[in-house]
Amino acid sequence: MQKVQTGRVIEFYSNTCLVDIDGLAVQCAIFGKQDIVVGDNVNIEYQNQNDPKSALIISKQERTSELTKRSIRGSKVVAANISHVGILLVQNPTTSTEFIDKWIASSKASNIKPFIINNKIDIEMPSDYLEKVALYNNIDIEIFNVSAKENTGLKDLTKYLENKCTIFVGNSGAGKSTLTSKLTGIDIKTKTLSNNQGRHTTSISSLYMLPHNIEIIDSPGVRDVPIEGLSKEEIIYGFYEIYESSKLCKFSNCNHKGDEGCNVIPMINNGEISKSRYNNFIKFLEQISDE
Ligand SMILES: Nc1nc2c(ncn2[C@@H]2O[C@H](COP(=O)(O)OP(=O)(O)O)[C@@H](O)[C@H]2O)c(=O)[nH]1
Ligand SMILES: [Mg+2]
Ligand SMILES: [Zn+2]
Repeated sequence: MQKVQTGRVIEFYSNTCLVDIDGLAVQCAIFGKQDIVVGDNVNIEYQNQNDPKSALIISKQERTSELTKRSIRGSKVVAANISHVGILLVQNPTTSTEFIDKWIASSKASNIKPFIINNKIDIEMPSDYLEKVALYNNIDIEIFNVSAKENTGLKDLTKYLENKCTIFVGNSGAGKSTLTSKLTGIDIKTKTLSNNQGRHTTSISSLYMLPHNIEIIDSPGVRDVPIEGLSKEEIIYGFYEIYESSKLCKFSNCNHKGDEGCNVIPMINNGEISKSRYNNFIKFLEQISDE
């Protein structure tokens, strides 16, 4: 075998990684102190050319994107080189628009494209829920209507996932495991149990490589995403309909909260911009300015 190879980290443990090298999963140790996460492209060296167990991660390649997770101790990168985030929108347990808007803004700021998966469409949708779905149908974001449980709409979604590396996010109970199991053909819940040598293993992230260059990252720990740390520009970029509208405000430093000549406020009043999106926009701006 070649002494130096490159691979993709598909699972990460405390000091070793499972790395996909040309379709083969190889257990690798990590050289020195390096920040390696699932999704990283790494350079591997075999210490002993005849021993596959001697693989060592020497370095990682530059990341195209980083997904960070918020915790009490601060934020931490949990996955690298993700191209898309699939945000699960469900009626039960309720997905808040704040959750969705936060993910839209933060993933765009991280060079990751967000899209929405309206899951559990097999359950009757009340009108207030349909209004929420319509809200995102009206802005420039891809939306897929599926039932992970009943296999509805999964064909279109699978087609979309080709040549992408995607992570699904949603509240506990939204259907991430069910969806990932259906798409990968691997029972995520059983997998967690059979791996379960301790409580922490349930929070292990995995990258699944499927045919047609579909990559799915399952990261059980990712629920909330930090908005703090984003700039004012990055936040408005997550609300592109507001961003577009703001170009016609009379003053470039308009606060969009009642300043003279604001173009955003009239568009909210006539219904062209959603009140819910606007409220979250203002809320996020206030959250970052509290720092
Ligand atoms: N009716 C319905 N239930 C679903 C659907 N997808 C998932 N569920 C159910 O929702 C619950 C939570 O699903 P799970 O995949 O564990 O959610 P997770 O916490 O996001 O991983 C389970 O009881 C699933 O059977 C769906 O499309 N329709
Ligand atoms: Mg789950
Ligand atoms: Zn304005």
